[in-house]
Amino acid sequence: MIYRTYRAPTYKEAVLNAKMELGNDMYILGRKSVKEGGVFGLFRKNLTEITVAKQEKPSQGSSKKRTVSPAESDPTSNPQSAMQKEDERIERNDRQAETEVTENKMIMEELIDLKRRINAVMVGKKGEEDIHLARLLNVLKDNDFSDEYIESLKTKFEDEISVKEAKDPGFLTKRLKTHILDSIETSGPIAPGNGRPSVVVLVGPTGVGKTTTIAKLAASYGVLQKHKVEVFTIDSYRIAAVEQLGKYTELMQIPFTVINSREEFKSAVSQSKAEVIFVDTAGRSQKNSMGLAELRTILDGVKTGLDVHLVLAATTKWKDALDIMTRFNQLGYGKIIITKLDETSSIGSLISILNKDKKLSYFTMGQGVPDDLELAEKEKLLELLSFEGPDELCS
Ligand SMILES: Nc1nc2c(ncn2[C@@H]2O[C@H](COP(=O)(O)OP(=O)(O)OP(=O)(O)O)[C@@H](O)[C@H]2O)c(=O)[nH]1
Ligand SMILES: [Mg+2]
Repeated sequence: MIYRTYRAPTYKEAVLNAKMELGNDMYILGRKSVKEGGVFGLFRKNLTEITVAKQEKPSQGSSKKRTVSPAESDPTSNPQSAMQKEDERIERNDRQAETEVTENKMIMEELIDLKRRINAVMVGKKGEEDIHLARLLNVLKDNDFSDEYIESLKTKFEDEISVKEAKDPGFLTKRLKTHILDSIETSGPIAPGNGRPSVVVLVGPTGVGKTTTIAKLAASYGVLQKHKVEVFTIDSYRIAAVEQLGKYTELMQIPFTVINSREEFKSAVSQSKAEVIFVDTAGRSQKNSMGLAELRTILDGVKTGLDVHLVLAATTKWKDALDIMTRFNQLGYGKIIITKLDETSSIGSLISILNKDKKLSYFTMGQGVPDDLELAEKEKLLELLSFEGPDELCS
């Protein structure tokens, strides 16, 4: 392709100049007005400049068809009028090209404007979404949920919740509640054995309320529900602990047995005619693996019907609770009793580590025997959470 520019006082003259040099088969790519000559900007002439292109001659033997202009096809015709027609055609094309360029420019400008407006709207929504989610995460922090729990919930919500939903704080709170309920399982009440006793064993760290809860359960099943109940203790080293439970069972007129070994446990269970045997154990630090292994040896004396509950105080920090849950696993507990719910206002710590594998069985919320004992219900945990953030984030 050959490209040239031509300048002349008028457009027609510039085209004529181009044609004289390149012939008729050339294309006008553009035209513009320019100023030329003069001194210090004075007396400058207005000229029209055109840019033209011409296809270089195809090589010999090319099969490509060549467009033949009327002037070329009829050499006898008047060359002057042929040139005039060609001029008009070029001018027409030129005008059409100019209109197309203007239209394209307008469309482009409209698109850019639209994009800018969409971006502005999106940025606005994202901002709002972030604010509501950030508030919800703050609420979790205030309720003592673990950092890991908060982070995973943030990722989940960002993945699953639409921008529209995220703008609705009520929806977010509801979704959080559903998420919590879905991550917890409850076991329902202890089922008394039929023919063979259910052996309910409470294990857990020191001072969490195992003995008190045994007394509450024994009173509930033995006195209130009139089931045939017995109480054992594998806490024989501490006289005070034996006396504590001895007094409760005496008052309730429930048989009470102190267990010192695996064999004693095995034979006491096999001889029992009770529907439920409640077994108290000495509190053990989760760090005391010897103590845990020793208790396990005793419990292993009874192969079937064991229903082991881990007792956790609601006041336990989530890292400790996680450690306790992991270490006590060797005792084969399948259920969890949460005690001292009356002593905390930040249950998030425990909720952070609960899962469906270990079912919640009972809650206790005071020292009263047997009144301060409740069958575990997930909704109760939600009631204990505060969904009110600093900016009224509630459903
Ligand atoms: N506020 C409150 N106190 C409780 C609750 N349950 C038990 N307690 C109290 O917690 C303290 C320890 O209770 P225990 O039943 O002796 O605890 P434990 O787990 O048997 O303790 P060890 O045998 O030493 O491991 C006692 O003062 C109980 O009255 C509860 O739900 N709320
Ligand atoms: Mg005790």
